[in-house]
Amino acid sequence: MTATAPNVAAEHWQALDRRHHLHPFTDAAALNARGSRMITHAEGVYLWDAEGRRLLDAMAGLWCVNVGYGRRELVEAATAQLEKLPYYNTFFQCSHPPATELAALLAEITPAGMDHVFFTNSGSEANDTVIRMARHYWAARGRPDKQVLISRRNAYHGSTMGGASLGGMAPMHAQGGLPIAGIEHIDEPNWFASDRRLDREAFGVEMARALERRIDALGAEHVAAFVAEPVQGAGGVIVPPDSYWPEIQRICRERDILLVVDEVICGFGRLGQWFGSDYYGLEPDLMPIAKGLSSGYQPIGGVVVRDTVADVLVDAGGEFCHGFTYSGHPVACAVAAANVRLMRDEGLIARARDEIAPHLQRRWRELGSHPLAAEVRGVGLLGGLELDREAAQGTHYERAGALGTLCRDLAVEHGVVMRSVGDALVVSPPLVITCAQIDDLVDRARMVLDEAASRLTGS
Ligand code: PXG
Repeated sequence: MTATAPNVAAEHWQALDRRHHLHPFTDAAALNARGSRMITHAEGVYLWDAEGRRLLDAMAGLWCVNVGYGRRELVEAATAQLEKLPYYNTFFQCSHPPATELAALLAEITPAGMDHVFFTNSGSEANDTVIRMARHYWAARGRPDKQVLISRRNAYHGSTMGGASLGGMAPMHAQGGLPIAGIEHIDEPNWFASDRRLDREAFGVEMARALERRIDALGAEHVAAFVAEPVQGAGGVIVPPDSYWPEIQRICRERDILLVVDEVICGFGRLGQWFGSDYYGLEPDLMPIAKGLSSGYQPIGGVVVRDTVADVLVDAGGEFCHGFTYSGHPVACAVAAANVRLMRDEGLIARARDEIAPHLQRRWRELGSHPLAAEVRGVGLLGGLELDREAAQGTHYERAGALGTLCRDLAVEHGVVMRSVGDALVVSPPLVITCAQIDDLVDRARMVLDEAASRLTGS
């Protein structure tokens, strides 16, 4: 291949990146041997890399660019706010219009009775805030022994010490001495990964009852909260059986445990409703949010707080000794508010629910008939495809995760970015994707599976 101008640029960036940049969740030696894919610009649902290749971004960045790339409204909101007030804090009896306006706007779209928000810069910080806020809430109610938070194996709640502890990812716990004290994990409602002796719905009830049993073993007087994603995202798009959430809600209510619904991925339209809690009919006490809050245009997160909880914090909590320099950052808040208004005014949520999600679910599920597919799943604008590891037995790809990695890499060669989680392929496209673009996405995914299948027979 002749060294065209874009490739020279790619190599230049890769060399600098290799020399100076340590990446998150990355085996640095493996990356350095290969070189980073440099993404240079984006528009709509497409990315371009430094080699000039166009990629359909079926992951919306990292599950976050819900309104798609290149939205002028968000650029203008950032620019205007940078000119007016680029920074001020929200400590020490101060606020500023962007933080206050965003808090009020969120109260309009969050579930009824959840009219307060605490701002953070990320989903991880939101979950760290949950740990401290839930414990502080119970202490303020005169019950300082209610300290334990229960979450689930194979959950993802972030990468800070608290977030990673709440998460249930064994490789993360193995690094850095996690989990921190007072966090307990129960099994996830992952029917496919179970022994499948129970049918899906009976399994859902059984997994919810695992929470009940754990609370009773610990004593409800020691348990502060249960924390879970409506649908596990980074865990592989694990959609719980329909029986699961109603049972969880009942158990938390009956035992006086705060229900924390982590909306970092499912919030802001991902399931075709504003929040995953709306989709499943949940009444959370706390909701960590991030990602789609600003569609990734600015780093911002928060914890949405039920009024009954906020009332206790306000009336009996005294000073909550917690916060970040950039809690409620004015530029991030201005962009998030513009993003929420844009979703509302363009009817993106209703469009996702009525048109895009049904089309994605119909087309994505067609992949379930491919010989390499073991289970196909999804809801809203989330799709997962469990690859059949049996098909890789006796080949170079029999190691756990190898088939997923192969398909993920082939996807890029076929012009589409998907994520692999173990041996599952997952997608989470921008809400603005069209039906024709979904068709293109599924056609490319099928080509990837065909090519992977021929690699298996050839190896
Ligand atoms: N909760 C959930 C449910 C998440 O998915 C976080 C909290 C943490 O958010 P921050 O903003 O601190 O990253 C997340 C983040 C992946 C991947 O590879 C997923 C996330 C982050 C990075 C990578 O799927 N989710």
